[in-house]
Amino acid sequence: MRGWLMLEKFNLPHRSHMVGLYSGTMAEDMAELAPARLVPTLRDAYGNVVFETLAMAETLAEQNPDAGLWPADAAARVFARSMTSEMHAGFSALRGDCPMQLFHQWVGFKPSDAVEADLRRIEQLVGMARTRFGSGGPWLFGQYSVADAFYAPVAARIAGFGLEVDQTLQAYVTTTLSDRAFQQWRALGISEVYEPFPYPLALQKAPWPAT
Ligand SMILES: N[C@@H](CCC(=O)N[C@@H](CS)C(=O)NCC(=O)O)C(=O)O
Repeated sequence: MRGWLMLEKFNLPHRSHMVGLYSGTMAEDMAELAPARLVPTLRDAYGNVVFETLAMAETLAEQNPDAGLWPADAAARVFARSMTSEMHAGFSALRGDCPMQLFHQWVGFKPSDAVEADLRRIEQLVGMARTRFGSGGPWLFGQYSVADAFYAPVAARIAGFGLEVDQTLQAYVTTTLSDRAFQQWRALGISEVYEPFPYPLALQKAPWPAT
C-alpha cells in the first residue's frame, strides 16, 4: 500500500504487477528484480530497482521534484522525514501484533502494553504534525505527503483492530480511510481470495469501519 500510494497520490505514471505474497511464488516472481525480495519493489524509469520504501520515497522525490512528495516548507519537511523514518524503522509491537488486513474489524482485540506504547507515540507524532503544520488540509502536513503514504498502513491497523486512540489520531484515521486512493487499494485487495486467510485470529469479525 505504501509503495502504490506514493505513485498514485502524486499522479506518477506506473504499472503494478502482482506477486504471490501468500501463495508461495514470491521468490520466483521477484527473481529478475534481485536483490529485491520483498514488496513493494519499484523499477524506476531508468531501470533501477528500488527495494525499500524509504528509498522509493527519496528516489521518486528526486526524480519528480515538482510532484510535491515532501512538504514544501523546510521545517515541515524535517518533521515529515523524521516521522516517516520512525515509522519505517519502528512501531514493531503494533506491526507484529496487528498485521495489516483490510477485510474487517477484529472485535475484542486486547493490545499489549508494547502496542499501547506504540499508539501513544503515534498519537504524539500525528498530533504535533497536525498542530504545527497541518492547518492547510486534513493530512499530516496539510496537503498529502509521503508521510501520509507511510502512515496509511498504521491507520489501517488502528481501524482493522479497533484500537482506541485519541481524537486527533482517530480523525486522521478517518481521513485516511475516506481517501479515494486508499479505498481503491482496499477494493483491489479484498477482491483477491486468500486461502487460508494469512493472519487468522480467534476473534469475532465486524464490518470494516464506515466512513
Ligand atoms: N523495510 C521494507 C519492508 C518490506 C516488507 O516487509 N514487505 C512485506 C510485505 S509489507 C513482505 O514483502 N513480506 C513478504 C515476506 O516477508 O516474505 C520496506 O519498507 O520496503
